Amino acid sequence: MLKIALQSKGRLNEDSLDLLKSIGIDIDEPKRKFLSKAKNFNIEALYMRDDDIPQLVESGTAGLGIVGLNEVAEKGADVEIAAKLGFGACRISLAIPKTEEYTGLSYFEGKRIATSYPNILAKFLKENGINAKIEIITGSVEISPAAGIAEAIFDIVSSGSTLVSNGLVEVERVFESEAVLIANKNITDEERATLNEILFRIDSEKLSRGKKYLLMNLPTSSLDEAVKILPAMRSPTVMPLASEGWCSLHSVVEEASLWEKVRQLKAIGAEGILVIDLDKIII
Ligand code: PRT
Ligand code: ZN
Repeated sequence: MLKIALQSKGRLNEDSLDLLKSIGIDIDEPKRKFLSKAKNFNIEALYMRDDDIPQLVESGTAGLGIVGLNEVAEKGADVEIAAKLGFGACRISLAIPKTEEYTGLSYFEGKRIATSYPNILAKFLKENGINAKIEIITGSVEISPAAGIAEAIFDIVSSGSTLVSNGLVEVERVFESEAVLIANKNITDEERATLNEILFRIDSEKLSRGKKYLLMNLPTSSLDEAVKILPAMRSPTVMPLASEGWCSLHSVVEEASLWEKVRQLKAIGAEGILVIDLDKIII
């Protein structure tokens, strides 16, 4: 049975399971099990540390995996990046003590840089012709400058608050990452069909993210204006109402612009506006 390697605990575990659940693949949480079969889909979860997932997928022990793109790049794993998943967003950046004056990349010439991502860093330094010493640290990289281990760090940044609380400032964003679905390059045709089904469902789930379904009654005379306010997927759905001169309008809107659209629609006479959660958009 096709296995999907998931992080057993840590930042990506919950979002990975939630994503699978939202596309109809219900898998038990890891707890003490390292293998768990989906209840309603022909797939089995293999719970591992995230560091091990790229190689497990490259070797085919697991046909699929969900892991940060940063881990795939660091391990240099030869796998297919089947989908970007839109969670676990972060970057790997160079940071220096805020008391230092940053003079551009040449600042790092001859300096020591502490990191858990030596391969991505070495590639970046080489591409930019910088000679620096890489100090490999596996945890709490951010304390390295204060501890006298290095003059700079190359580490994951998300909100930036860890840097601030350690008196550091981000000076170069080197690698942008998010969680990705990876696949072994030699999966069987049957496994490929399962992967395609998963990708199809993920696309539908992604399309519906941050969107709401809007329903309202509208004077037919305002229809042209409403269509301009609501540039829906193709065109909004319009249905006549029993009362003369009125119609029912249905459309999908971005949640971010919902209240602005509602204000504009009310201004052209919309009434009885319903805002409904949208689960999936299948096109
Ligand atoms: O136990 P296991 O080996 O499986 O987990 P782990 O401890 O190695 O990794 P984990 O769970 O911390 O992170 C898993 C993945 O989440 C990473 O490989 C990234 O792809 C992604 N991710 C997203 C992050 C962050 N955001 C993040 N903020 N990984 C780590 N951090 C850490 C970072 O190391 C730094 O210490 O958070 C701190 C910075 O955060 P801010 O918000 O203060 O900038
Ligand atoms: Zn890890």
